[in-house]
Amino acid sequence: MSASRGALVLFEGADRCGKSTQARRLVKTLEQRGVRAELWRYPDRTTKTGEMIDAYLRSESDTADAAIHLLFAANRWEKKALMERKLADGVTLVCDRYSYSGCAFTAAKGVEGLDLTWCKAPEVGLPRPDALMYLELSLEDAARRGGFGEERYETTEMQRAVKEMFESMREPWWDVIDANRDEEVIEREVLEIALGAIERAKSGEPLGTLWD
Ligand code: Z5A
Ligand code: MG
Repeated sequence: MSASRGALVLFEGADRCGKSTQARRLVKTLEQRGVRAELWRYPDRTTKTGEMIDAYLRSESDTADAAIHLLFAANRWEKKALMERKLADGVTLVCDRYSYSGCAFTAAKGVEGLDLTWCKAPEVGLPRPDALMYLELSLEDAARRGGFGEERYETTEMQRAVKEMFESMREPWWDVIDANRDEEVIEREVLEIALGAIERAKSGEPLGTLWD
């Protein structure tokens, strides 16, 4: 175990805003600077719950909206201990989607009873990110990045509702990033934010829990 902990750095945002692109670039840049960093993503489709989520997203299986929400949360809970061990060991985790996507997507469905308060409950107690970078991209600019994939939530109506939900969830500590710029320009801003979070973690700021 090293003396100082790593940071949990998260990318969130609607479809095609560039989360996976920026997360990959950030891990590479951090490693080049000698920072121990790993790329994490949710859902983690490799675990047992992840396989069920993958089948649901590909419309190969169906289940109740409440049940799939709890599976997405379970997919994070089953990796909580590993996440905490890695962070305690000084590894910075760059995470592509997390509980915020979980809540935004389920609440955006507008199903009676599954409002934001209900959606947030199963996430209570998971590690809170040290930085949350919300990549902001209009639906029109996202559309210019190519067509939708074929997964369940990849429709214009759902994406609009998800974006509105993300906006209603925004908290003052989030870093909102204009994602409609060149990858390299965004990456510079992202790196500054990540380095700030890594510094705070290193200097002893404790890891928080959702929804502090
Ligand atoms: N979901 C849920 O319901 N509950 C949960 O708890 C969680 C997730 C965690 C998983 O999708 C689905 O599960 C998702 C939410 C739901 N449903 N939907 N929709 P995913 O995360 O696996 O989705 P994805 O395939 O990675 O797509 P994405 O995340 O929407 O895209 P992205 O990662 O934000 O963008 P990207 O792949 O980096 O880039 C998209 C394209 O734009 C690509 O061609 C890039 O080359 C291009 N790009 C990237 N940056 C730029 C810039 N700066 N300029 C121009 N072009 C760019
Ligand atoms: Mg992605």
